[in-house]
Amino acid sequence: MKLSKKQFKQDFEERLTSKFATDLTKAGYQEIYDALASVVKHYYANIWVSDNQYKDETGKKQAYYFSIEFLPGKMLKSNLLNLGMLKTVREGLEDFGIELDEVAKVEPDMAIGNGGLGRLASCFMDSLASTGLPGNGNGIRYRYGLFKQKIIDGYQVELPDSWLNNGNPWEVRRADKAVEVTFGGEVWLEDDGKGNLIPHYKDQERVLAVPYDTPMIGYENTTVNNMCLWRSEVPEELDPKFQNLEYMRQTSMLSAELYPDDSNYDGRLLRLKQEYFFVSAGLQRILHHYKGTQKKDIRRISDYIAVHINDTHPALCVPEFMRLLVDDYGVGWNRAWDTTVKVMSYTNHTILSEALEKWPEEMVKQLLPRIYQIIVEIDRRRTAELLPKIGASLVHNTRIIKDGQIHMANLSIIGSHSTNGVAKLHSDLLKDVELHDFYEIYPERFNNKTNGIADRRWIQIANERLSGIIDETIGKSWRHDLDELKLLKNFKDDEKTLEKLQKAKYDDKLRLAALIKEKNGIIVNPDAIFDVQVKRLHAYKRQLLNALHILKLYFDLKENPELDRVPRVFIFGAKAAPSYHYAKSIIKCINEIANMINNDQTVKDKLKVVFMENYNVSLAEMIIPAANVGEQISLASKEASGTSNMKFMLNGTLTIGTLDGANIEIFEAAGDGNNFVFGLTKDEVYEYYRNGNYNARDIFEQNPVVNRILNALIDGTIPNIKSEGREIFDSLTVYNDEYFVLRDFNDYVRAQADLEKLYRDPKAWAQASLMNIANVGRFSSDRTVKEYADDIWYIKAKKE
Ligand code: NTF
Repeated sequence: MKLSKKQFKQDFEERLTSKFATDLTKAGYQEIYDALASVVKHYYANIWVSDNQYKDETGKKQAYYFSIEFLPGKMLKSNLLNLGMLKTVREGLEDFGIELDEVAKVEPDMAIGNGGLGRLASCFMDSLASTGLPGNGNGIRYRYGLFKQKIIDGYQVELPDSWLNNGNPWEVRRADKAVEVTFGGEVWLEDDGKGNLIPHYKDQERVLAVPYDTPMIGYENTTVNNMCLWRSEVPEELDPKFQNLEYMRQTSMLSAELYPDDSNYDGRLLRLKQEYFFVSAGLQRILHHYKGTQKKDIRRISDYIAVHINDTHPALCVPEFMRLLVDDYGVGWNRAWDTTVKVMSYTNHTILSEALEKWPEEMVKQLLPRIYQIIVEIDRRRTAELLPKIGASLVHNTRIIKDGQIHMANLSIIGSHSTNGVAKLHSDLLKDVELHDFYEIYPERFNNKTNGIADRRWIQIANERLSGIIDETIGKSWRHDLDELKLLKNFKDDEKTLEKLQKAKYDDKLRLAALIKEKNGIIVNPDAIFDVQVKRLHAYKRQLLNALHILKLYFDLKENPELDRVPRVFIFGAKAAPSYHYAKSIIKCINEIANMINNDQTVKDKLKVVFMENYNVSLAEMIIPAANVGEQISLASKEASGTSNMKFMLNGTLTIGTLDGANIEIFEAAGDGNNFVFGLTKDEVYEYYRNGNYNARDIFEQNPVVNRILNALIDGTIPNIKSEGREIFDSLTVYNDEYFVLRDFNDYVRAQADLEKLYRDPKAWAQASLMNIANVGRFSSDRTVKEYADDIWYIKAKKE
C-alpha cells in the first residue's frame, strides 16, 4: 500500500490526540504504540475486508490450520514490513523525534506457544498470506502465555505472562460469531422413525466460545488471512444447575493458561477440555460460514475446506467433524466419513514416546460422551472392514482404542488423508519404524514436508543490516523469493562483499554484547566466537554436551593459561517445563559453570558463558543475527526437524551439529566444509538400541577427560552447585546416559577444534558463512506452505 510520510504523520498525530487526548510532547511510549497500532490497523482494515469478500465471492477452497499453539512474537514491525510501510513509518516517527524500535519494545511478545511447534505455526501464517494462499489459523486465546523466566541464584523461576494487560490492538472480538461448546452430561440415541438415530442430551455443561480474529497480512500483496483464537466465557443464559461459582471459574479456566510443557503428554482433564473446546468452536464456525454465507452443499464441503491437525492436540477434529456432519447436518455416516478423511490432514512433530497423546477411555466418555460414541463407532467399523483384509495383528496394532486408552496419533492418521513428518529423516523414521504398521496399511498417506521459516521476520526484520548488504550485492529480488539468494555465490571470492558480511556480523555482535552487558552485567569480547545454543531445554537436545565441552575448554585453560585459543563466548537461552526437574537442574548447572568461569581471572576474556533469561521470539531476533556458531547437537533421530538451525543459516551462522532432523538437509544444501558435523548417525543409534550394548560407565572410567569433567560436577569444583551436579552425574554414569552424551563427546570436541581452526582464517570463515546464506532458499516456509497447498490441501494462491 502506498503511503506518504506526510499522510502518515498527519494520521498518527490525529490518532494520538483522538485516542488519548494528548499530544506528542506529553505522550508516553504505551500511548504512542497504541496510537501507531491503531493507525496501522486503519491502513489494513480495507484490504482485510476486500480479501474476505474476494474469498467469499470466488468461493475458493481455504485451509484451516488447527494448532493449540501459536508463537508470533511482536506484530508491529512485521505488519509494517508486510504492508510496505516500515521505512515510511520509521522516518515519519523520526521527524517527531521518536525511535520506532523504542516504540516496538512496548508491545509484549504474543507467546501463546512453547517452542518449535508454535513458532512453525506462526511462520506458516506469515508464509500463507505472503504467498497469497488462503490459509487461516485456529487456536486458543490464552489469557496467560508461556511463563516468563527469571533466573534467581542460578535457578529458573516462572512468572505469569500476563500479556493482555494493556490490551491487544491487533485482535478483533467477534461476539456475533460466538458458538457454544458442550461438555459432560448424558447422551442417548433414539430412532426418529425413519431409521435415523438421533442423539438426545441431558445435563450438559455449556461454554460460550468467542472468537478473536487477528489479521495475517501478506507481504506486499492483497492477501489478509485470519488467525482465529477462541476465548471461553459463561453463556448469558444458564441452566439453573450450572449457576454456581465453581462452574463459572472452570469455564473461564478453559482459555486461561497455555500448558507450558513441550514434547510431553500431560493427561489432565483441563487439557482435554481445551483440545475439544477450540476444535469444536473452530469447526462450527467454519461450517456456519460455508452453510450460511456461502450456501454451499455440505456434502461437497471437502471441495471448499481443508482442516489441518497440527500434532495430535487437535485430533478431536476427526470425531467432531463427523458429529457435526452426521448429527447437525444430517449427512449419512459413510458419506460423512469419506468427507472427513478428505478434509483432514495431520502433521507429526516428534517421535519422543513421552509426547504421544493417549487419553483414558473413561475420561473421554465422561467429558465428551457423544464424541466417545463416535470414536467407538469409527474404531468398530474400521476393525470390521480391515480384519478380513489385513489380519488381526496389523489391525490390533493400529487401533484407535487400545488397553483402555484412545490413541490420538492413530485417530489422526486413520481420520485423515495425509500424514507428514517435518524433515526427510523424521518422515523416513515415521514410515520405517515409528508408524510402520500404518505405513503398511496406508502407504499413500505418508509424505514429508521439511519445515521452513518466515524469512521476513528472521532476516528482514531481525537483521536489517545484513538485508541491506544483500540488497547492495544482488538486488532486492530475494525479498520475494529466497531462492534468489543463490546469486550471492557469485561473490564468494569478492573481498569487498566478504568484508561487508564480516562487518555486519561484527555490528550485530556489538548490539548483542551491549544487551548482555545490560541484562547479565557481563562484558564480552566482540572478537570472540559467539557460540549460541537457543531452544527449549530438553535432555535430548543435549545442552549438557555443550556444557561439558565448555568445562573441558576451561580446564585446558586453567592448566595452561597461555594456551593459544580463539576467545569464545558461549550463549544459552532456554526455558524448561516447570515440572521437568532434570532440565531445571541443567539450567542451574550451566549458570554455576558460567559464574565459575566468568569470575576466574586466569581465563580472562578467552572464555565467557552467558545464560540469557526468558528466551523468546524477540530475544531470538537479537541473538541469532549475532551468532558465529549455532549449536544443533541433539542425539540423531530425536529432533524431528529443528527450525532455529534454518534461522542461523539465514543469518550467516555456521552450524555445529549432528546428523539429525533438518540439519542433514542444511549440511547438504550448504555444501561440504561449510558446517561442522559430528556424532552418531541415526542408524548407529538404532543399532545400540537393538543390541542394548551402550555402556556409558565404561567411557567415564576409560576416558580421562570425561572422567575429570564429570567429577567436577560432584567434587566441589563448581562452587554453589548442589544436588544438581550429582543428579546429572548419576544420569550419565549410573542411569546409562539415555541420550549418548558421553558417546558423542570426543567427536564433538574434534568438531569444535575444526571450527576453531577455520575461524582463524577470517576469509575462509566468511566464505562458508556466505555459502550458508546463499543456499538457504529451500528453507523458506514459503516453499513449505506451497508444498502443503499443492500436495495436501489442494488450495490455490491468489493471483495479484
Ligand atoms: C517440535 N515438536 C520438534 O521438536 C522440532 O524438531 C520441530 O522443528 C518443531 O516441532 C516443528 O516441527 C514439538 O514442539 C512437539 F510439541 F511436538 F514436541
